[in-house]
Amino acid sequence: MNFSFIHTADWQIGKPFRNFPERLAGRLEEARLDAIDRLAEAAQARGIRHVLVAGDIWDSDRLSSREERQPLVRMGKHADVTWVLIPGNHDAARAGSVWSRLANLGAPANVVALVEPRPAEIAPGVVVLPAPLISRRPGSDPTAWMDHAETGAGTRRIGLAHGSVQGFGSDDGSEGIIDAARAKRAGLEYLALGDWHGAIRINARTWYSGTPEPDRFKDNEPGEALAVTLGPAGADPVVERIATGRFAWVDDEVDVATIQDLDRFATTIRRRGVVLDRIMLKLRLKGRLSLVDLIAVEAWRDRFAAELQYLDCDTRSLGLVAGLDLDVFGTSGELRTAATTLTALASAPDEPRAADASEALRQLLSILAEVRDGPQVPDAGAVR
Ligand SMILES: [Mn+2]
Repeated sequence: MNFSFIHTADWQIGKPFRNFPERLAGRLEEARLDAIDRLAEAAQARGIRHVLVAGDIWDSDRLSSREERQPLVRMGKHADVTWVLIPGNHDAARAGSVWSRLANLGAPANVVALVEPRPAEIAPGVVVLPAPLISRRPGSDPTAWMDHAETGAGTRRIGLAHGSVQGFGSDDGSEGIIDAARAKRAGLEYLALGDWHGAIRINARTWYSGTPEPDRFKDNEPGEALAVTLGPAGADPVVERIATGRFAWVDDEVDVATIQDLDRFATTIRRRGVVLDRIMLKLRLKGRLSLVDLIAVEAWRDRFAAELQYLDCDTRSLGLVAGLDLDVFGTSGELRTAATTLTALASAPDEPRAADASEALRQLLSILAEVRDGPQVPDAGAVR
């Protein structure tokens, strides 16, 4: 008989998002909690009764009681689903950790915390072999014990672990310790991994699910969960990728020659099929522009920022094309002299101060534009 479950990890409830405005940080935190509802919905839609969470349920061991309880309350809401949890490096099961207080925190009956490395039957004939972390940096492969774990004949064995696989990156840059061949070695039909925040297949029976709700600008396909079906004995599992993320975090760089390049870029963002106010965009602009276009960049940025959930637009690598018409700064006087000097610096090849000069010029221009109540440079108004 087939057995299906949802594989997820890296919720990191309570992650503070300190680098963002407070209101946005609140939304991002809320989205991570709501991901629990979306995981339950994904399970219910497929008739699945079990969700395996491969570690890092909580972000740290210094959370408020509310933050500790919130995911428990959410999981409890979905009583038809059994949630099977292990501690990861962020929420390692150290003395006094959240794991030792689950009963006091009111953990619901449908939450199963596996804090000891021993087989746990989660359904008739289906056993989870957990590799709970008891410290932030385990010194040895926490899945090693699975090779010798005794389970009854014909039992389906599913590994649940957290950490980096040998030869594959981790979220903190440390050396991988989990044997990539563990599933084969230990007779696991599937090894559900957490720690890498994106969904990735290591081999037919070993996957990272990634985080269900993206939490950083990293292009590693976050925002998913996996629906895994174990089929006939000897067959590889069938893994379905399910989109669960609310916010899409996009990190991009654009070479800008004219302002139209930015409009084209905005069009590609609009065509991603994600509502604009669910997009978090980190953008770097590069290139040399005319004076008119350089001013227009600022207006473009402000308009686009209002449509997106978040825009971090780095313009430090934007410069001016050589041979500008500097009459916007007047035909003589101190402003004109400063602009002339800055322009020369900004457009000189191999000038180490070129970027600073461009930025200074850009700021000078935007101040000028503000003083004049909007850019009065010829054609600037026509640039949309
Ligand atoms: Mn981790």
